[in-house]
Amino acid sequence: MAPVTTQTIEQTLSIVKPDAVEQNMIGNILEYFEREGLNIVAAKMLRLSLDQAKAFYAVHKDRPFFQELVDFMASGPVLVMVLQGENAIARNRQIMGATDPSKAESGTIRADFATSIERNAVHGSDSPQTAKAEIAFFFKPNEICPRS
Ligand code: IDP
Ligand code: MG
Repeated sequence: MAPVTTQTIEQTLSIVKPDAVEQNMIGNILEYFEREGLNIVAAKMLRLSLDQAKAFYAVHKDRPFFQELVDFMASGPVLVMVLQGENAIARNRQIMGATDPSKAESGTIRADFATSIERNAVHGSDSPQTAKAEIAFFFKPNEICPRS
């Protein structure tokens, strides 16, 4: 019998972080998603307040880098997006590369654009549960334009 391959269309949250926005790398970074077949189905630019940054990264509140991370994320504008595609959550993480750019595979966004483990250019949801919660953190359902 032929193997069954399951392909799930997913949505995931992506953020171009303040370091990459400041360096005018938005266009370069979005190209990585689009050339891999992830569709941008929602996008907005905003500047996070300290409280929003804290709430978004609440899962890391007990980590030693939490306050620095919050300050960094609120330090300038970010581009928040919903990406859609087959296995979008895991594929986005592959396209991003490892958190620490010195460990990121070549050709990944973080290998190419990150400057440190903190200033690492992009955020991406890490599971279906976090993707759902993170998308809802930034977008109302009618702000998302899914492709069929
Ligand atoms: P991820 O972004 O690859 O999912 P997480 O472990 O969820 O990585 O960490 C969230 C963010 O916190 C990272 O993207 C990075 O900006 C920052 N961060 C993670 N580890 C460190 C660290 O050891 N020092 C400083 N910042 C860190
Ligand atoms: Mg994470």
